[in-house]
Amino acid sequence: MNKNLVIIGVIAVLLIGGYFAYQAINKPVATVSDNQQKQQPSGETKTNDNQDQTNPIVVGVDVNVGQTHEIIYTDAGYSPSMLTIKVGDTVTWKNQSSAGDWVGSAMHPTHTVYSGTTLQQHCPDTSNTSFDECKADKSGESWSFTFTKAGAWGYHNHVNAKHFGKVTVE
Ligand SMILES: [Cu+2]
Repeated sequence: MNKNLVIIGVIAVLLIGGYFAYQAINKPVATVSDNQQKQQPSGETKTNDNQDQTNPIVVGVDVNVGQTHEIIYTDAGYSPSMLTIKVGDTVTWKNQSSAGDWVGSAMHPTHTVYSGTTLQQHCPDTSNTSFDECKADKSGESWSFTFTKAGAWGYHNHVNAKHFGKVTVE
C-alpha cells in the first residue's frame, strides 16, 4: 500500500511538475517568437521596397559613358605620348608649350589615316570628325576630339612634325 502510494505520488509530482515546467519553458518563448514574427515581415517588406527603388540607379551608374582623357603638349612634346582609350572617349590636348599646336592624324603632311580624306579635303573640319585640328592653337588653348573608330591612331603637331604620339582606341 505504502509503496503504491509513493509511486502514485511520484508520478503525480512528475506529471504536475512537468506540466508547469513545459508551460514555463514554452509560453515565454512562444510569445517572443510571435512578436518577432509579427514585427519582422513589415520591416523586411519596407527594406525590400527601398532596395528595389535604388537598384535601377545603380544600374544607371554602370552604363559606360565616354570618358575624357588629357594629353599635355609642352616644348618637349606630347605627354603621355601613348594613350589607350575606349570607343566614344574624348581626348583633350592642352597646349602648355611656348608655340603653336596643330594636332593632326598621321601621316604628315596629308593627315589621311583616320578619316581617309586629305587635309585639303576635310579642313576646316566643322563636324570635328576627321581627327584634324585644322589650325594651330596658341599656348594656353586646348582642342578635343571624340574617337568613334577603333584602331591605333598616330598623330603629330602639323606645325612641328617632330612631335608625335599615338591614341589606341579599343
Ligand atoms: Cu601634318
